[in-house]
Formats: sequence, structure tokens, C-alpha cells
Amino acid sequence: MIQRTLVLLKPDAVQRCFCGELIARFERVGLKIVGMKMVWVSAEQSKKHYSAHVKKDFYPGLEKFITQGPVVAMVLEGVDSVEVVRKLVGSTEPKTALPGTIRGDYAHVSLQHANEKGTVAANLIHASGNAEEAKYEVSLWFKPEELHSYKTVHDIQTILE
Ligand code: IDP
Ligand code: MG
Repeated sequence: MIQRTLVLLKPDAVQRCFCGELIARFERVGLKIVGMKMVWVSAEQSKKHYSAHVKKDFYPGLEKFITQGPVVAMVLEGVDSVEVVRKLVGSTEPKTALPGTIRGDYAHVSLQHANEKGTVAANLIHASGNAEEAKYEVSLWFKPEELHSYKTVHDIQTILE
């Protein structure tokens, strides 16, 4: 099934200056960028985006982290893109994220260490966790007119059609 999913390059990725490298990982598996922009997240947007986590102990640290600087927001389209993007991103905790995944290759800190410091483990990327979350998050971050339908070489080679 062709799906759309939301990806954020979080402030740590933007500040470490390798947005291009991370975007390339999604492009090279054939995912299509159908929307992209840089946004400085407000506290209000953070609460909407992380509505499932607002009441958790780590939320204040998470809001401080995600609002500290701009993020790059993207919508990626492809076959089962929610699951495929989560596979490329790796598990939430950098310490346990496998090598070859973005979080495993670019970070290493444990959630325990972050919790002890009253912060979050800087893990570079947000990616929608399931189809329902993706639908909500794409509409939270992008207006319909900010999303584009076009053909890539993969469509032309009929890989995706
Ligand atoms: P996800 O980003 O892999 O979907 P979620 O459980 O949805 O993970 O959590 C959202 C974000 O909150 C994580 O990416 C991470 O930055 C932070 N986070 C999650 N659990 C903890 C925790 O136990 N301590 C500190 N930060 C956490
Ligand atoms: Mg999540």
C-alpha cells in the first residue's frame, strides 16, 4: 500500500549539520519527498505533536529539546512507508538502536542517562509510529497545498505502480 509518513529532522540533526546525509538515506531507498520545510516548533505545536506523551515525566525535557531550534519537516511517500521509515530510523533509544539505522549510526546515549540528566536522548529523527499517527501528523504539519504529487524515476520504471 502506498502511504505517506511524517519525518522530522530534530534540532540536534539540524545543529550537527548533516540534514543532507539523513535525507539521502530516505531518497536512496526510493522514498519520494512530497513535502518539505524548516520550522521552529512552538510549545503549542510540540504539545499537539507529542499529545500521547504530554503527561509523561520526560515531556518537559522533550518540549525543551524539540523547541530549542528549527527542525526540517518532511512527508515521505512510498510502499508501506511508515514501517520502512521506522526501520531506517531505528529504535527510540540510541544506545540500543542497531548499526545501519540512523539512530544507531549517529548517536549512542541511553534513555536512563538522559532521564538522570532530566533531558531526552537526542535521537535525531521523528518518524510516525503507525498509519493512524502518520495521518494525524501529516495533517498537523502540512496543509494540503504544501504536498505535491509528481513522478520520480521509480514511478517511471513502474517500481511503485
Ligand atoms: P519514537 O520517537 O521512537 O516514536 P516515542 O516513544 O514516541 O519514541 O517518544 C518520543 C520521543 O520522546 C523519543 O524520540 C525520545 O526523544 C523521547 N523519549 C521517549 N521515551 C523517553 C524516555 O523514557 N526518556 C527520555 N526521553 C524519552
Ligand atoms: Mg513516537
